[in-house]
Amino acid sequence: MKKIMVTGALGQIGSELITKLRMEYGADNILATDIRHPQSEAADSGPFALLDVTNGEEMYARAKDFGADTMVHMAALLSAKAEDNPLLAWNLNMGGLVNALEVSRELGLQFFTPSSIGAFGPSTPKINTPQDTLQRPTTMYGVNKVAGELLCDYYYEKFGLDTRGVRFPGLISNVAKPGGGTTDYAVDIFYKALEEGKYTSYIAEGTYMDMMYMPDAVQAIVDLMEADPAKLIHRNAFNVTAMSFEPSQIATAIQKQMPNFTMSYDVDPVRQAIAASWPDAIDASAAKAEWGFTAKYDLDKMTIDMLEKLKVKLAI
Ligand code: AKB
Repeated sequence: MKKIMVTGALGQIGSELITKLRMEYGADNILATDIRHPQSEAADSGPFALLDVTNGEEMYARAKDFGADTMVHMAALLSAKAEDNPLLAWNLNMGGLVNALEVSRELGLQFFTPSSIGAFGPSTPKINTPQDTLQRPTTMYGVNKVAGELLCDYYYEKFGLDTRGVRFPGLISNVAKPGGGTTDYAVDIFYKALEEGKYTSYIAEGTYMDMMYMPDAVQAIVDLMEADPAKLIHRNAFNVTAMSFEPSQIATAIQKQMPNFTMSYDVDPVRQAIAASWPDAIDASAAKAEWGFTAKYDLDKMTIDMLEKLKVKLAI
């Protein structure tokens, strides 16, 4: 039976991952940790501990006391926030990752951390972006992600640590809102559609990015962690994606369910520049071949589910 410690457990991914892991492995076997402790299902449905991931000693003590055999390291600053405060991003994203890798090495834990489409840059092939390709990101977040991918490979090669990871696209969820990402518009749009019937996009029309619905993302984490190591050629930073769209396409998908919904544009130059530097559509064939990655939700199916769930959550 696995004993999994999750950092950043109350963030956008963590909030749904904790629920999924507690269903799969038992509530008492999943330790949720975060730097804050608001009331939430993830915090209240099983063991929880406060943890600042930049404090390696505290992280070690939490993992050892819990008897963890697996570390899922999610705590990180997202792309737009990282551009606002690059040094904070470096310290948190790299400092937290090094601590999590060191604790895992010392205690012999299996290890997962996500990379991102942010690990690519303007010189990366934009369409059908290969698994192995040019990575020269122009954002601090991207620099952190490329360094993180390489560091995870290094810990596997050098110390034999069982590191695994995916490059997530923008993730869309009805549980916790993302904070400070470039792809957040694809979540905000659903809230505004239901609350106000309209949305102003900060991403320009025609800007394509890969996306995935959160149930597919958390399933991908479980599937990769459970995958036969003998079949993994890449281990870390697998491209995964479920759909690629630009703002007017998600607006059209919402209009199919809410014909009066309207969208306008007020482009934010910072987040637009980040989005424009990322691929339009990545190739996930290595993840499919090496550990059977699949995604159940396309844009229309996700839109129907998001609107249904958010109507209940927002009592609309
Ligand atoms: C962001 O927009 O920063 C994240 C990501 C794609 O990594 N959602």
